[in-house]
Amino acid sequence: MTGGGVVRPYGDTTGDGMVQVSFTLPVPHDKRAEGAAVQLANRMGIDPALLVHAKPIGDGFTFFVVYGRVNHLVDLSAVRVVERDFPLLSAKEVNAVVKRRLRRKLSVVGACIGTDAHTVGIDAILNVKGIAGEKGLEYYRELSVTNLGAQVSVPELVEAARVARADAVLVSQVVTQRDAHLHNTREMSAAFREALPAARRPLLIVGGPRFDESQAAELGVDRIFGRGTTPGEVASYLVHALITGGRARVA
Ligand code: B12
Repeated sequence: MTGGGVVRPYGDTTGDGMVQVSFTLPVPHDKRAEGAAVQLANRMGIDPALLVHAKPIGDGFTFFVVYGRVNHLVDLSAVRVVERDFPLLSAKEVNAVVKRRLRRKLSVVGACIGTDAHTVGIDAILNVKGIAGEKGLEYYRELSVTNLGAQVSVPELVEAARVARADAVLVSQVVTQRDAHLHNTREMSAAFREALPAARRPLLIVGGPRFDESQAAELGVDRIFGRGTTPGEVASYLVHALITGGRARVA
């Protein structure tokens, strides 16, 4: 890192600008395909570009890894990220706040919507077994968790949230092909807006490894959680957003 918080990638020596990228081209593997990969890398600003790996993958496709130098700089002072703006609570603290302030269980409904069958992420957040040494939300005595599992349609989710009187709806989207995660999230948030008046609408949370956490408002949800989220962060956020935060939604 240089003064002023400006950095360049590191490969062999500090600030040498070396990066590695991988991609697939829809061409059979031959010399011309390798030249095409180098040309693409050059156009991406990688110069010189060294082809370090090329492998045919199926009929008419080749996978490449290219290593080379970029001249771009990153100004760390201009980086914008969504910082955690709520305190991290232990399970005991979460239970205590819910019990004292809500005086009933906080109801959470979770699902993978659309055609998405990747349940490992939502299970990590909801199931007792949890992730990264933390127990999931089912472990919290004062939370009532309904996990609907995979491939749940938006109308099914809205109905289940209504039946469970959900305070929060937690949706997982892992597949991003053709922006499915964005379309499904917009469809889900629109359906809740249509089905329920603002005062009765649950907190809407989506999560998955390829979301941009700054897109919450644009997608019509209250919060987005990305890679490496732990159940404790989610439970703490629920307490903050629904009970203790500036804009408490539950009396
Ligand atoms: C396991 C797996 C599967 C399993 C899923 C089993 C299951 N029950 O979940 C099976 C084999 C079924 C599968 C199928 C497919 N898969 Co798959 N799969 C994976 C794999 C290897 C791991 C995903 C995983 O479990 N991660 C571990 C969990 C813990 O991490 P996570 O999901 O990111 O969750 C964390 C956070 O994101 C966050 N989080 C996630 N959701 C939520 C929700 C909320 C509310 C909150 C708060 C937080 C949160 O918290 C979690 C814990 O930290 C990934 C590749 C990879 N290495 O990631 C591919 C991957 C996701 N699969 C992929 C694909 C393409 C498919 C298929 C389409 C393949 C095919 N052609 O059939 C099918 C689709 C099936 C379907 N209908 O959805 C692609 C997706 C590419 C893309 N751009 O969309 C990936 C990235 C592989 C790849 N590199 O191509 N897959």
